[in-house]
Amino acid sequence: MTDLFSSLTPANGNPSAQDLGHGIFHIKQLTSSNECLNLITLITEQAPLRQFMTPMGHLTKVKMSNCGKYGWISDQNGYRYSSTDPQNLKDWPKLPTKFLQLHKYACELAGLPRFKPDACLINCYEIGLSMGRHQDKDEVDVSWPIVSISLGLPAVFQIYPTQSSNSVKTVLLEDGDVIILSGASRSFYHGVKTVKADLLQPKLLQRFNLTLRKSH
Ligand code: MD6
Ligand code: FE
Repeated sequence: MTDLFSSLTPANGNPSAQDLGHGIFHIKQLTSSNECLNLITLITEQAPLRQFMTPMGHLTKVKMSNCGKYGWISDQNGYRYSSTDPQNLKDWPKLPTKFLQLHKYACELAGLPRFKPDACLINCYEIGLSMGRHQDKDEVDVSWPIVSISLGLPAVFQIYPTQSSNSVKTVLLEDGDVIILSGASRSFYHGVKTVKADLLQPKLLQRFNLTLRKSH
């Protein structure tokens, strides 16, 4: 590990990026709940996790918040990025240095040019929740990679090269894992299967997902 990352303690002593093709990279255990959950608690004390109203008039099942210059929001008027939290009209909490370091480290391991994300969406899944198949396309320039960090309960992430495609790529995302969608896969549809309880860790009741993006 270089000095730059000396403040990071990968749960896996020697992390490496597995190239899954199409610009998809999986890095196992780059971090851990222990390293990140206290930061998420601080952020969500200022910008509480909430369900967003979708343009279709349904509430999202997954609870969400944001940190960074911009946050992803949804309401009757659509999906977009906002520099303020619509719930309290304040700026979103700062993107913690630790998350920026993890982003930089992940890009380096995947051999991608580094860039500074300006938005971090925080998703919180209770047991039984899933996320439907979607594309991420609300960013001004959708060619910047998305770096996604999973924490807590494991989940099965599914990636589809096209919306109707039945050639699914399935990746198990466990605590501290990172998945990157870059290149062609940046526009692939993807979703999260129903989050299940972990019988070996019955006190673990949630999964968090951080997606670091360059939205502007
Ligand atoms: C999740 N992730 O893992 C949802 N999007 O809970 C995403 O929707 C996602 O992990 C774009 C790139 C990476 C992702
Ligand atoms: Fe997504």
